[in-house]
Amino acid sequence: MATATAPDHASASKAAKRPADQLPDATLIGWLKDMLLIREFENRTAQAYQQAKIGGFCHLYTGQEALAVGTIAALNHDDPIVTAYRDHGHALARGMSPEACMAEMFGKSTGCAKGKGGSMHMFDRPNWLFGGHGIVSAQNALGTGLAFAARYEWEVLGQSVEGGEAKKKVALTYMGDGALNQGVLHESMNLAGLWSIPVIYIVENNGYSMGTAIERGTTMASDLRKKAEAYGMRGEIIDGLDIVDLYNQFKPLVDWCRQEQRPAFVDLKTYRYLGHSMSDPQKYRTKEEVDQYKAKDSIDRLASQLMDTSTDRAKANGGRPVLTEQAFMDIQSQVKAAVQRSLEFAENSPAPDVASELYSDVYLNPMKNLSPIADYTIGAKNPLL
Ligand SMILES: Cc1ncc(C[n+]2csc(CCOP(=O)(O)OP(=O)(O)O)c2C)c(N)n1
Ligand SMILES: [Mg+2]
Repeated sequence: MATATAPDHASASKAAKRPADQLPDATLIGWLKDMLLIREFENRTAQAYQQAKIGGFCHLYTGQEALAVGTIAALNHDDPIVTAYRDHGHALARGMSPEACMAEMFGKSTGCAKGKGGSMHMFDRPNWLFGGHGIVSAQNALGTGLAFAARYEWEVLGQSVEGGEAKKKVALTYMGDGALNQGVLHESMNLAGLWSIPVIYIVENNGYSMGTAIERGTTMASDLRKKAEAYGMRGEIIDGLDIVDLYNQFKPLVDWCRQEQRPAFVDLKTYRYLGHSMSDPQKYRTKEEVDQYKAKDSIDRLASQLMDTSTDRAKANGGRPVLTEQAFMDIQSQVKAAVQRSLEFAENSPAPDVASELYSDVYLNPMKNLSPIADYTIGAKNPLL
């Protein structure tokens, strides 16, 4: 995926006031491509689920794409992130291959977690994604711990535990609005405020926790920053549907948290187009409401911004749009092909070898006699016992 590098046209850098203005055209096109990839990936995931090729719970990210892509764009590659179960978008935005992501959902051995995790448990250590987590809000304690560990390396150890230099890092912990009222978030935020832990709590505020509208389940829903204030941390409200605006507000916050090694909290407004999971009759909202959000679609919005010839960016390009119609269609074809390849890869990959995989990767240091049962239910002997 595209990352932020030096500007590629001089006039943009001269006039630059907003962080996104300083990015090269290729980075913005990369965002569009990543968002299209997620959208297509989710559409094909829904089909595969209906064909019973994917089992278990499955929650799609359709509508929320700008949030994962825009926030991850503001990070360094080695800043850790952790999220909830609606996690395919984060995995792809972080750079996981669509093949590893799709194969994971198909329960195949080539998946990112060897097919043992499924849709809710995308994990990618090389890309600093520490999971998809199914227990609402549980990831917030882990995200806080990841940030604590990074600060400890930088401040106390003076080096990374994996070798190499310690850096000032920021960890992101994403959650749905339904996670706001779980005790673990408040314990985590209290500690982060007290110990100055460089973690950003991002509420992916799509307005609903399953069928419960945020106003029905959460106090101060109209200004969640008050929750941050209670824990002595900076709080922001950001529109998550316009990726450029999102980046312009979020990047300075990340830079500040990294520099000051302080925590923050963001109410990031977004919307999911589809049901909570694959089975949701959606009686709690109207079709008109969904259509209102679709009219503000973040992918359409970025595509038309990039095709507009009257923007400063286009003017700096001598009046040429950053993206032509043909280039846009080419990107769409590339994305379709990439997702198709991931489906074929998942389909053709082998299932895990149950006897050898059932106990692997469960404990870091397995201890003899830890398991209460000596035998697997299928009859294979536990090698540890
Ligand atoms: C501790 C806990 N309680 C309940 C559930 C069941 N559950 C799964 S998803 C969900 C709704 C969460 O909504 P939200 O946090 O807004 O995330 P979204 O689905 O909107 O992304 C609930 C209650 C759970 N997984 N964990
Ligand atoms: Mg929600």
